[in-house]
Amino acid sequence: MSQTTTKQLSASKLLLVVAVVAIIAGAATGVWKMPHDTFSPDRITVNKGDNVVIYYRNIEDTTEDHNFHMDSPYTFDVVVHAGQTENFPVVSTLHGTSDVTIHVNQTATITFRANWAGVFPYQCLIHQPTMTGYLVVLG
Ligand SMILES: [Cu+2]
Repeated sequence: MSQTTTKQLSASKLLLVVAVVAIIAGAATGVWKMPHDTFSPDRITVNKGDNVVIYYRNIEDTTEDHNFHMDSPYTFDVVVHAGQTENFPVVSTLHGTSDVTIHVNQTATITFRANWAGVFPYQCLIHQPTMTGYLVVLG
């Protein structure tokens, strides 16, 4: 049986939201809100072999783009939607990429399988060093 837990935190500046869903038994779904030019959450923990889905939303109050990048060996498939949910029209689709950049009010649905155990950074290459997070894959 799977169990879903939802967490929601708020902050005074709500500029970027990353929701992470790990599709596993006992999966957790979270929506975290956070300060400018940082990832929230900045740590994602999954098990090796999990199918990971990351909803990466740009809710900037400016016209600022944000990027999601992972170093080798990880790559991902991504579908970019023209709004803050997956219900908006598809803007672009990429397969086996290591980078995606989204404009304000777009959502990227990022999917990959956690094939390698270890700790792997994910970054917005536009906003270094503050926009760095870590994928923890338990082997
Ligand atoms: Cu950024």
